[in-house]
Amino acid sequence: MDCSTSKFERLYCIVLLLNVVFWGEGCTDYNAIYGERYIGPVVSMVTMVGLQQCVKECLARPADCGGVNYRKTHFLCEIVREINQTEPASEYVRIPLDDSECISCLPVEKCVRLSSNQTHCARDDNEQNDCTAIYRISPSSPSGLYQIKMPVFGFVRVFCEMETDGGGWTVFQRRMDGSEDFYRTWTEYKDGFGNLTSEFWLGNDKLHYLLSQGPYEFRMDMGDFNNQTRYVKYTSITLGNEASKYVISLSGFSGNVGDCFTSGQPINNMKFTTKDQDNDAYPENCAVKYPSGWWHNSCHCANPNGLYLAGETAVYAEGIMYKPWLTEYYSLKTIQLMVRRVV
Ligand SMILES: [Ca+2]
Repeated sequence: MDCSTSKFERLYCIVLLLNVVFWGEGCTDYNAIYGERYIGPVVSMVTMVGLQQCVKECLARPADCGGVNYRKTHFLCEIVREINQTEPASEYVRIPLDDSECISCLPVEKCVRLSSNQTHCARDDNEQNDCTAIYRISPSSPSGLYQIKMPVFGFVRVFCEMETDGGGWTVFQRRMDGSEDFYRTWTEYKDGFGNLTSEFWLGNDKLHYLLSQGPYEFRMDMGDFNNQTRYVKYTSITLGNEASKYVISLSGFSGNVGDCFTSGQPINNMKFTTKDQDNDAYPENCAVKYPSGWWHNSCHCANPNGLYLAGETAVYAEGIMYKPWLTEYYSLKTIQLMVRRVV
């Protein structure tokens, strides 16, 4: 289209360009076939809409719509019930949308196909509220820093792990080189500290509000100084607010090393303890006895926020230890804790 003509045509051009932008960002997962249209029958026509809106119109009426013909030069959307027969049509693009999995999507949502080839109904407000949402919109997104929009906090920068175990993980803790001090106060653990690209604690408040958005699963990855790795995973994690002392709940263990969070000295149902606030089940303050801040019981079988003692140590349980793997006398090289929205 020539964009240098009348006012109206220029407006159309802008609409078209916007549609191209939005389409390119959010809807590339649809299988669009250019230069063809479905013969029909066309059950409904919608005029002056973009391609993305055309798809939404279809998804909003799954009983009547198996796919759409979109005539880009006329911003014309044809809702088509039967998509068995097609014909060449140079100005059209046709998109099959007869995926029964998409029927459950609300009109305000878009149906996104994941790398696993499953479909998912994603919010379409450009306000991704965790790394899972970012991944579902763009499964090819690399691991790194992203901005998400969370309750209470608004826009927050987080590190998204997009490769491990299918991606879509929002990371809330990492140890990797001992560069950060984790022997911190209640307020510091509440607010978070460190550097998102190296060692950090996201913050108990942020973690609470992140997890308050829906059901989440939890994963912890560990590495030693011999390049061995282990992980544990829990199908459910919840975290109370500050008034509850950030009481944590975990269930549904799996992994390639023994459970440490729901058995032994479980953190399940424990409150958070720091050097200046003792909420553990031990006569002394576990966070002082084993310098850290954690959901101590009396005290722990894993200490992800312990001292960075770098490998074998004679010091009992003060390092970044994971008892079922390398006992209390080994401080891990790397550890990373993260959560992913389940549905
Ligand atoms: Ca105590």
